Amino acid sequence: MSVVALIGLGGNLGDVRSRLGAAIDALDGTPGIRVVARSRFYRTPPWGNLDQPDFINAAIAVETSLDAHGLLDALLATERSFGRVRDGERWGPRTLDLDLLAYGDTVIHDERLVVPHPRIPERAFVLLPLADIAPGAMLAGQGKVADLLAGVDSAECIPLA
Ligand code: H73
Repeated sequence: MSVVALIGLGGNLGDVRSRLGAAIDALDGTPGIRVVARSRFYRTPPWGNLDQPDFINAAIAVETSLDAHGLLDALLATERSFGRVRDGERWGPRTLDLDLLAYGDTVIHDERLVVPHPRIPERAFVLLPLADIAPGAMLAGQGKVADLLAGVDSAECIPLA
């Protein structure tokens, strides 16, 4: 059985664009994961701690035979292999972040995983790329991606050529 999951990607240290591309290829090469859609790359102003470089953000849809926690493990392994150092600085600069935004229609609330990702509705840097690949997706408890995007200011998020 396979499920379509939505994943957000971001980073703001070093050559983020090529790292995000390589991370997408690595996920596509992971057993049980197939990338079925990818958004454009966006340059986005830092959200949270403003005193750091702009981010690059993107989103992908994958078809997966992994369960949600197995998929999270694959995302964490991919972050690690692309040099993510969790230095504990909340909302500070980062090399690669992978967020499990949605896993089919499943709602999950446990110590390791909250799905749909609870911060989607307030993050233009997530909603704008997500709207490239899944504007009609209904996020449980949040609403439709296109409607959520209409409720945030995404004017400073710029698609890259
Ligand atoms: C977040 C654990 C912690 C997890 C959650 C975290 C990374 C993955 C995004 C940013 C712009 C993990 C950006 C920013 C800031 C600095 C705010 C930005 C940008 C971190 C795991 C647990 C629970 C889930 C789930 C993944 C989950 N966990 N662009 N990024 N500003 N649920 N990024 N659904 N998916 N992990 N992520 N500004 N413009 O969202 O807080 O969370 O070990 O067990 O902080 O990209 S890390």
